[in-house]
Amino acid sequence: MTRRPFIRAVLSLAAAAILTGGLPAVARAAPLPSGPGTNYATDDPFTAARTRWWRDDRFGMFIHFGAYSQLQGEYRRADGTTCRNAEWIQRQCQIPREEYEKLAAGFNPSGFDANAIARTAKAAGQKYVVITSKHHEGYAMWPTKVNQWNLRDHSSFDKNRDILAELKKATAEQGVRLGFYYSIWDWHDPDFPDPATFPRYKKRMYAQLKELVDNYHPAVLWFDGEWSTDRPNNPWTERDGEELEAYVRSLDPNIVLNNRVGKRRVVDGDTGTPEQEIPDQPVAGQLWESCMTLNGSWGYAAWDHDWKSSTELTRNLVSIASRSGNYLLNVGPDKLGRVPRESVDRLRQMGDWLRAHGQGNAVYGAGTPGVVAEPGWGVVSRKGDRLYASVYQWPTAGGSLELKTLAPFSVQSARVLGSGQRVRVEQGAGTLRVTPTGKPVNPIATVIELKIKTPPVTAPGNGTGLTAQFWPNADFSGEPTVTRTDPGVNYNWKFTGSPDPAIPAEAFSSRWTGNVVPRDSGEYTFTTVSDDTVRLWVNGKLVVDNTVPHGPAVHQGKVSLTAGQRYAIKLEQTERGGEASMKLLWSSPNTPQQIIPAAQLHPAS
Ligand code: FHN
Repeated sequence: MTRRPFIRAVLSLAAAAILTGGLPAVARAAPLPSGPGTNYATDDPFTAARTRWWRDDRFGMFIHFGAYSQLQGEYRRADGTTCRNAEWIQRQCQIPREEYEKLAAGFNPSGFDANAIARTAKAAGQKYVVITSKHHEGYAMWPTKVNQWNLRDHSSFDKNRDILAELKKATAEQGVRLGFYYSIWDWHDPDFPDPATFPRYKKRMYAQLKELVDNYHPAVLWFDGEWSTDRPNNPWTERDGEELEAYVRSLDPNIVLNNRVGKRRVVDGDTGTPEQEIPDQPVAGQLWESCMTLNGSWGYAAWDHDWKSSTELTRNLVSIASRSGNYLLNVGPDKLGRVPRESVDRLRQMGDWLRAHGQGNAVYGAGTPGVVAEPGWGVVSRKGDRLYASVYQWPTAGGSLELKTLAPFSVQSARVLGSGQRVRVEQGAGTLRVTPTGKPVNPIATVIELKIKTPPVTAPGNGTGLTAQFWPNADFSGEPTVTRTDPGVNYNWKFTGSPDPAIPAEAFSSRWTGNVVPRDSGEYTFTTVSDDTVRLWVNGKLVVDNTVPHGPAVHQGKVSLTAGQRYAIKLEQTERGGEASMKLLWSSPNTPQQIIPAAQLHPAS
């Protein structure tokens, strides 16, 4: 380990010591990586064992709970006027700091029942829970030693209770994982807004994150509040994100991180975070999770009765799963810590649908079908050799459901989950017609399971990777300083890293050459995640071409390939300054999105 990471690790320990009145427990943190040769991409989130549970579980509970909950969405001013908001109420209603602190001092969520919340998540079929440990208000929901602005030291709550510890125990008993939301943007810490004092805030933030990881072992850290804004100014930068991601990974390399650890980009963290929306197709380059509210508010708002129906919510979940995404659905407990009945009821109805007739197979462990296009009458997800057609609009008697096929396969059997009715299947050129002969099983979505057979894999792959060459300049001039075999192209060098210790972090160029051998035949989508420039040739065809220096960006191109055949591949990237990254992924009708594995790559002869 070079000296720099060691020094930094000692400094972070010392910083934590100063802020916590004593050296914290021996840091489990490995040294923070940095400098030439550092690759911040620790694995491929699409296939890593680390993210397997997250990719399979598909459905989580979000909980927004903080001092703001005390107001239940409405602030009555001294002049008698009222102002409405939920978790942003302090800022949007311009509540003076001293008054807000006085309100928080009365916060007493005595009705917070971790077991009830865990049971609600279980009944909903939610496999993980992410609760706000600290929202923008800066108020910590655990007995942090970093400051007094927290539920233990600044409330009317029982001083012997720790709701995060209670929730950790209760979720574990239900077999549900627990994660924490943590807002970078902090309205309360006086050192936050000024870039000159911001480092002091960061040290406190790091110390709090170490408390959360050491004391509660979260499966997820869901960062937020990373965007540039005012009231107060938010100095957070991409470099801060680089450091924070490395720090969290040093505390616990298994934690799943969202992209708001940085600046909400495809190169930040493990998962993209579309909010209050559902992408209309699978997202390229990064895992993704849609977070949404059950009504219109994240925090509790007594006046917000705009509850979504369980039909809409369940269809959201199934549609998201059919595009290989996760659904993080929010509850906002009231000032006593109770989850609204309207939330509990809808979540249970979702769980009832998931548990009925094995319909949950259309969600858990399922993803994009690959071999058929998304229809207009519902969605299709795939789990192994099963397609799950979740039908929202059931055909009229005798009517059929049409599917456009994208690759060859045969249907071995078809059945309606929860019904013994016959299902006719007719395959045509590029089409599949499915004709049920009975009524739908339920009004939310009736699922037709198709057992399919795809052409056998004829080329399991015995490759070792691609020939990689790197130059300490941005124009491939002269002989490469480094030539080696790379098992794949999965690099996130960010600001301080580079392909090799011999290659400087600024101004370098990279080239990978060799052959790619597809496991099965079909139209492959090649996806690059690059910074600053990228060109990709497959079988002599320029598939991706963007030599205009850019920040982290996704580019795609399609090529039809035949299983077992060798296709020449060449990939070029240059770094002109700032951040750098280069990932090469692919997907096909029978290959979900992944970093192209070494087994399918052969070095240039
Ligand atoms: O400002 C927050 C908001 O209060 C809420 O926490 C959502 C949930 O993802 N995130 C931010 C808005 O993007």
